[in-house]
Amino acid sequence: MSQEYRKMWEDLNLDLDAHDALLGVLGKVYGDIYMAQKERPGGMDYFNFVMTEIHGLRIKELLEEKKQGRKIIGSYCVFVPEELVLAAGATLIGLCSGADFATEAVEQMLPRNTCALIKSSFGFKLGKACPYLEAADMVVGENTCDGKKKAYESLKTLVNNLYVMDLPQMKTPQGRELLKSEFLRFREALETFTGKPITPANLKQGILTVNAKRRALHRLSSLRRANPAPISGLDALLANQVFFYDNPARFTKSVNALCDELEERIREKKGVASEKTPRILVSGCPMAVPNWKLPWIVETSGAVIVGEESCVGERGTRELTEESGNSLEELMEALVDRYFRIDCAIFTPNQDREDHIREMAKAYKADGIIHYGLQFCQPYTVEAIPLEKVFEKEDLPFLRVETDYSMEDVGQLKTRIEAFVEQLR
Ligand code: BJ8
Repeated sequence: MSQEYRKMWEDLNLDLDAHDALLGVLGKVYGDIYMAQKERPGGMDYFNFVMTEIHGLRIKELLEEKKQGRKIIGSYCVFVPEELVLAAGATLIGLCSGADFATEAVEQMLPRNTCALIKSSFGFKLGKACPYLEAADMVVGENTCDGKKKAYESLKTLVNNLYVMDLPQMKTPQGRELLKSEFLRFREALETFTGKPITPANLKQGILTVNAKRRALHRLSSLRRANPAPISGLDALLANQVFFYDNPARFTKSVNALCDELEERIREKKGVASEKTPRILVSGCPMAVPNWKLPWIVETSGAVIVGEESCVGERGTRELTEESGNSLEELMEALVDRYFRIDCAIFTPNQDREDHIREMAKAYKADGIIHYGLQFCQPYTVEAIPLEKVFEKEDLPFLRVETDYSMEDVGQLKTRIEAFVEQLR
């Protein structure tokens, strides 16, 4: 890494030794998991580049934006509307939370039996290892699961400007009203914070920009319906992960370029695995960078992943925001409609999610579903049990996995997944 970056990280008050260690591990894991794959599309070179520059070039760009007066907003959830952030002349960055870090310090603030995702968000702050978090001018939390809701009370003591958004738990008219009032409150907070009024024109532009990113990912998803699969689940997951922190226009262009190449592959019947390879739909908790454990195990166990029913995947991006409105009110209503359709397991009841898993399994011709639950995540692990029963009745093989970010259970998981894949052949 160049001296310029070291100076940048120092200025962001990172713990340079801890950060060096983190980048070392990240580079090794990425090399072992990603670069070892065969038949990768050339378009993944861009994403390799993004990963090598994950704490370098992109941070430099964000700091340049800050110099120009643009605010950086960090978020932990797909309920935070990027459209509003862009309309207010700011940039939204997903704060990844995909690796264990500073665990001892974290467990002084949170119970041990907290999900790995929440612990990770604290670990990166306490260990001073995330330049995105340190570059953020405002961090937005949300009242989703109980773990996050209560953890934000403690996170408030660690970050300078934490804004917490309340969220509904039921898809009722009252639930929609709550979401709408929270989006209006967030709009006002952004306007005050950035000093830039949100107008119909800039909100419409924000909607068009974010929809374009989502459309590019829709295109990528639809190409994964092909058999043989033109791209691995690991690579598709990486594109979904990069969605959260890349420059929106560049991301859209890069995913579309990758899709052009995949179309060509499909014409040539070229794939990353043979046509007989069992096809898996992964469903459940989000997988943030650098959480590649489960897809890596699945794809080194003789299967290929063809879809992710996850917030880092189709749950997060499948819905577009209606673009036709012209007044601020119409565009705000469109935003509320769009976000109210997200079928996160914090909602009760949550029939939409079951329907969506079924729809995806059919569309991507999945032979089986692996439900990925993070240990101690109540919403997803509880929801997984009835889902398993429903899909077993429908003769769709379903494997329920509960894990965390450690590598201790890799052997055990691999044995279970290999047996599951064998059953699908
Ligand atoms: S919209 S899935 S990104 S809340 S894994 S922290 S649920 S205990 S991440 Fe999520 Fe928004 Fe929902 Fe999506 Fe809690 Fe479970 Fe941990 Fe979780």
